Amino acid sequence: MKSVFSALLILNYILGVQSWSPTDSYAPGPIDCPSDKKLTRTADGLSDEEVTWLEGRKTISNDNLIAFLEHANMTDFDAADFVNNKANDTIKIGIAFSGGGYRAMLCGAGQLAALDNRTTGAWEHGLGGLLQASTYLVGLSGGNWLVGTIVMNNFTDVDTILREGKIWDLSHSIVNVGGIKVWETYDYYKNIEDALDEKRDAGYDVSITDTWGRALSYQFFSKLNDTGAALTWSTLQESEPFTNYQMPFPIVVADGRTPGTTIISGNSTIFEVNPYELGSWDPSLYQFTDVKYLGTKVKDGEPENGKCIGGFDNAGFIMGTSSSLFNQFILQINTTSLSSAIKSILSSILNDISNHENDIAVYKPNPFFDTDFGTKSITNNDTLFLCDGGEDLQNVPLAPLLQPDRQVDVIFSFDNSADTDGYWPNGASLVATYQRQFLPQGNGTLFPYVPDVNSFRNLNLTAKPTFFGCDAKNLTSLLNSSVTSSKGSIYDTPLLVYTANRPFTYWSNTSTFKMSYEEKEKLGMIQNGFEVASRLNNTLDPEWAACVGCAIIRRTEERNGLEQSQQCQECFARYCWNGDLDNKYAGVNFTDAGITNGTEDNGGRSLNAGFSLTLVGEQKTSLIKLMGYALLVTAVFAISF
Ligand SMILES: *[C@@H]1O[C@H](CO)[C@@H](O)[C@H](O)[C@H]1NC(C)=O
Ligand SMILES: *[C@@H]1O[C@H](CO)[C@@H](O)[C@H](O)[C@H]1NC(C)=O
Ligand SMILES: *[C@@H]1O[C@H](CO)[C@@H](O)[C@H](O)[C@H]1NC(C)=O
Ligand SMILES: *[C@@H]1O[C@H](CO)[C@@H](O)[C@H](O)[C@H]1NC(C)=O
Ligand SMILES: *[C@@H]1O[C@H](CO)[C@@H](O)[C@H](O)[C@H]1NC(C)=O
Ligand SMILES: *[C@@H]1O[C@H](CO)[C@@H](O)[C@H](O)[C@H]1NC(C)=O
Ligand SMILES: *[C@@H]1O[C@H](CO)[C@@H](O)[C@H](O)[C@H]1NC(C)=O
Ligand SMILES: *[C@@H]1O[C@H](CO)[C@@H](O)[C@H](O)[C@H]1NC(C)=O
Ligand SMILES: *[C@@H]1O[C@H](CO)[C@@H](O)[C@H](O)[C@H]1NC(C)=O
Ligand SMILES: *[C@@H]1O[C@H](CO)[C@@H](O)[C@H](O)[C@H]1NC(C)=O
Ligand SMILES: *[C@@H]1O[C@H](CO)[C@@H](O)[C@H](O)[C@H]1NC(C)=O
Ligand SMILES: CC(=O)N[C@H]1CO[C@H](CO)[C@@H](O)[C@@H]1O
Repeated sequence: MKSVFSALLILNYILGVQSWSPTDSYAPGPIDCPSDKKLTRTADGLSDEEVTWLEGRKTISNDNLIAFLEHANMTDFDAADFVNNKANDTIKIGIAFSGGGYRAMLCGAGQLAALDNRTTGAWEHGLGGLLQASTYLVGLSGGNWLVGTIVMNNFTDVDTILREGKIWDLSHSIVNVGGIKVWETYDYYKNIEDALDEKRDAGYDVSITDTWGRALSYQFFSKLNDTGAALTWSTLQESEPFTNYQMPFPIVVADGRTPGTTIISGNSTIFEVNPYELGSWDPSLYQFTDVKYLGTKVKDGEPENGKCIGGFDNAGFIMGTSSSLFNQFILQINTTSLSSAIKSILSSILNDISNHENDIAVYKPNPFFDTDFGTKSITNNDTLFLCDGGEDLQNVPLAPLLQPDRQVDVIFSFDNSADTDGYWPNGASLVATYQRQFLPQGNGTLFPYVPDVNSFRNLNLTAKPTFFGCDAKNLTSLLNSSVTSSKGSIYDTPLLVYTANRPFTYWSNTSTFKMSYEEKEKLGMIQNGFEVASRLNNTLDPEWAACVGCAIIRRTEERNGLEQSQQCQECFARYCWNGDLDNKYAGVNFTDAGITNGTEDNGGRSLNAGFSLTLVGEQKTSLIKLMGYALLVTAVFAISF
């Protein structure tokens, strides 16, 4: 085993791919420490790397923004003059995708496609070019499966993924990838087990999130021969579309949680993982660590004996951390009726993992061990515990975009949550984020006023895109009600464009725990997502692109004391929440035509409620076929052992 490793290491040096795992496998391994030694820093500003990177991105995003705004047919508006002369520094656009399993990933894929100029039709009848004009791209859980898949695959695009058909093969559930081809499922688990063994042999604890992360990688990194076993998150730093500033700055959101505790938005520690760092802006940590050196044993950020580790930040592991709620799937496989050989290999995987709570990802050694800032429960422990970013109810990952240091002008947020009985969003995530600013953990971030969840539905705020914080002046009162004084000005509080999942051409309210999608279901979800983001391909409002432009330029106008054009005033009258409430009862949502009416229709779809793994029809059928394959399987196993 050792000799194989060193042979691979040498090969690695020859090929010059040191940024992937140093062992060229799932196991972390030694790498050189950075020259300035300390791996942590306080969260009192952006990292130098991010600042430098933003300078480069600006040169690309500004030109793309001008092109987008010119195409948007805004009246009385000179895009080039505005962007070059009025927006002193640069207009920063953030995009955020919520969690919600594959539903969130697929709805989000369509929504992202509508903003991506590489998508066929996005320029003509979508918001094509907005992605190219953006600065930040944030994902959480299912939304992060989307963001992670796109950015880690060299910033591929949704059209290409669908055309090539390799990534996002969801025709079989992640626990039974081979379907009736049991030997494929067996190989799959065998490979996962081998990867876990490699990490364990290298001296690291392995948690259920390792299994989950490796399993996800089969769907997301299926173009790589090792399905991403050696692919690290920090690979992004050297990935061409990142160093060329072709992609926005990607950020993953997860929560901190120690076993045995519950978290709410008020006391969660929100973690972000960006291409350079992992950490939190919240007072309970207020630190970042260099993501590339995760796995290094540190004391107050200093590597012990000057030795550093790389390869711990496996891309699938980071993506699995953000969605660790779904660890349950792997655990419950044992209760399903898969073949006993598959079960036995699974049991050996599951019995060997460390016995922490199942929805928690174990980062051991703790990169923040014995540091000065933050709560002792985080910094005194040899392990850092992270969990699904949505567990604190903030299912739309806005925190990274609300940091005054980032100076985001406008956030396009896509909420594909399942808040209501019918699995539609109702703004609950925004309410949680709104309330957090008044608590110590808010730490001076500001967030616009939003109504209660009943009003969200009764006022049709989930039925079409809604703008929040349209007048920055109206946010002044927030400055005084915050427990900590804000670092930024009201103009650094982004305007929020909120777009909720809703049906146009497809019933996109599938269960969060639906684990397999047939091709036509997958395409239906994605197409509907495109239509959600584009207001049904610009047919519901031919001025939609112009109104989006009005939202983008708003903060710059306000900072410069510029009046809105007549067109923008009309747009704002259509799309801004004006402060009304209607919270007497929870109204119901969504007809076929995508409007709000009296019934919570599910379009005849049978919904798979609840958080339990039940065998879906496809698996039941394959079970019967499975038996027929028993003989063959026995033969395959005889060969494998
Ligand atoms: C702007 O107007 C032109 C001409 O009417 C039209 O071809 C184009 O599609 C419009 N752009 C958008 C984004 O609606
Ligand atoms: C532009 O930004 C710089 C640095 O942030 C500042 O010094 C300058 O006053 C700003 N100019 C305008 C016109 O706002
Ligand atoms: C909207 O545009 C997308 C992308 O071009 C296309 O796939 C879809 O069919 C269009 N929807 C309708 C209702 O025309
Ligand atoms: C988007 O693509 C069109 C052609 O399809 C091009 O004219 C336009 O400049 C592109 N816009 C951006 C922002 O890249
Ligand atoms: C990204 O592109 C580089 C260079 O072409 C290639 O080596 C690498 O395998 C690609 N990564 C993925 C995830 O496809
Ligand atoms: C992946 O495997 C295929 C087939 O075995 C091989 O042709 C290809 O060169 C491999 N790619 C890499 C990057 O190793
Ligand atoms: C967070 O708050 C909830 C509700 O008040 C409480 O039950 C929980 O123990 C708190 N968690 C932590 C980690 O403080
Ligand atoms: C799975 O089931 C087997 C036998 O039924 C049992 O021995 C094993 O402990 C179970 N594993 C888990 C993780 O529940
Ligand atoms: C670390 O946290 C875990 C879970 O709360 C706890 O069981 C363990 O005792 C802690 N270790 C230390 C050294 O505090
Ligand atoms: C919400 O939409 C429905 C259907 O279009 C409409 O009847 C109702 O008046 C709208 N409610 C509000 C408050 O705009
Ligand atoms: C902002 O405040 C003004 C004056 O109180 C009010 O007329 C306006 O409707 C408010 N705007 C929003 C978006 O709430
Ligand atoms: C703006 C603000 O209140 N920032 C605070 C965030 O938390 C850290 C750590 O507690 C403080 O040092 C900052 O002043």
